[in-house]
Amino acid sequence: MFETIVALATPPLKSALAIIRLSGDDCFDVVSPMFNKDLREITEKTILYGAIVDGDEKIDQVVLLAYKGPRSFTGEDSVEIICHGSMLIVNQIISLAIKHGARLATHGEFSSRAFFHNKIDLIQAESINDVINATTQESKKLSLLSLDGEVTKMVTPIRSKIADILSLIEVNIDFPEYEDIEIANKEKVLEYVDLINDKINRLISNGQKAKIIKDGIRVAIVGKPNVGKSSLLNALIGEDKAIVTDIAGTTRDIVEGDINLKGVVLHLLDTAGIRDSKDFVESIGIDKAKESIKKAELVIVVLDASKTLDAEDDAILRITEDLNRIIVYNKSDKKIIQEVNGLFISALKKDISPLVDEIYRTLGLDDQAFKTPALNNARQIGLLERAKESLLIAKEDALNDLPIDLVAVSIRDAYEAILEILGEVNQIDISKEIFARFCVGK
Ligand SMILES: Nc1nc2c(ncn2[C@@H]2O[C@H](COP(=O)(O)OP(=O)(O)OP(=O)(O)O)[C@@H](O)[C@H]2O)c(=O)[nH]1
Ligand SMILES: [Mg+2]
Repeated sequence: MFETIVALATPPLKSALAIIRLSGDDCFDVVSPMFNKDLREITEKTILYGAIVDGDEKIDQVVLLAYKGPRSFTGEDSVEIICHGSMLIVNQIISLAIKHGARLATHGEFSSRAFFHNKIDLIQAESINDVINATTQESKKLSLLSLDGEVTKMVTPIRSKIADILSLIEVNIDFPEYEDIEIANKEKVLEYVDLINDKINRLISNGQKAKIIKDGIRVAIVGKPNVGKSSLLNALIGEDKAIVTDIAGTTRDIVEGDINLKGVVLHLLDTAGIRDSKDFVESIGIDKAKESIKKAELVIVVLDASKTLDAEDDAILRITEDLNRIIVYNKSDKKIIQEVNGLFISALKKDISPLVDEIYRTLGLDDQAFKTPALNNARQIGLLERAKESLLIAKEDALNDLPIDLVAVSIRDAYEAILEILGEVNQIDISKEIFARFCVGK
């Protein structure tokens, strides 16, 4: 029995209209006594115009949408009350619903009910939040594809391929006497594992790109003092946010700015110039700069094109060596001393397009990345990685000629990880798969 839950679906602010949502097995019983029409005989989606009442007192004139389960978002009988957007009215209606047997919904409870009633899978449930939180058109489009079940369609072939090899192994173990079944040997396992991991790798790579489209990327601008980091931040965001002076050591604290680069949000961090400093405040800033290098997913190292590199530049190049970084030569409007084949910009003249193009190129986002539905959160990508690791162990076990039932242990782990992505019970019921695939009961 699913209790009826109630919640305000629109923001708790004064507005033209507000929507209060209810869902539960006895939803129509809860709402009927507080509405001037009876919902209990409703058999299909219905829109009603009427009054919310508390006994003789009229609370508000509303439009009420009644959904007969299972043809509703949650799969249960549900009601949406569109009332006037006064918080006084909203609170009265919610209190009334509670008086008549509903309880306040917890976070995400409507979606979790939809998941429980198999209206959506876990990937779709997660994408509801993504649609709501999307900050760019591009990420919203990707999330909608996921909500439509497009991502699920990419995971299910992996799930069934793993089930194929698992069931093949089990049939071989359980029914060795059958001669007309395929042999599950080392070669077969290797063939399947490679095939499945190919698919998983593609999903991981697409997922990482989609995550960038969804969450944006943290970009730290670093370099020694006075090379033009703050000028570069200002040029990128198109406003004079960071203080620029010709005094080395101007920036002390991190200055942040966001830009939308062709649909990808870059969280830019302008940092203090890194050098050996005796100044107490400056050295705190320098520590923060080093910290932000570690946290950034991309580092822009700024060098001065009009000067020869010195030990301070070298030190910064060394600490960023193994990171995802772009090196730029700023102040290209001056006489260029640096004779290298690099990226030359002038933050002062706002001539930074070579860098912008390079950032975009580094992200590896082609047109396709914006159209390809993908698993894109840490949970999903983490589980994909787990499935991949387990399959690699299975591959190694097979190569080491371990008995096939031991090889199957890691393949089962991979299967569980994939089921977990979809939010399916962590229970392996391979037997169903076996009988669906093989004709052993002859
Ligand atoms: N000619 C020229 N001058 C520039 C350019 N970019 C920055 N400058 C100048 O260089 C000086 C330092 O610029 P900032 O942007 O403050 O440098 P910074 O790297 O943030 O310096 P700190 O905060 O002290 O680490 C200022 O006088 C800027 O006007 C450029 O592209 N060309
Ligand atoms: Mg600065």
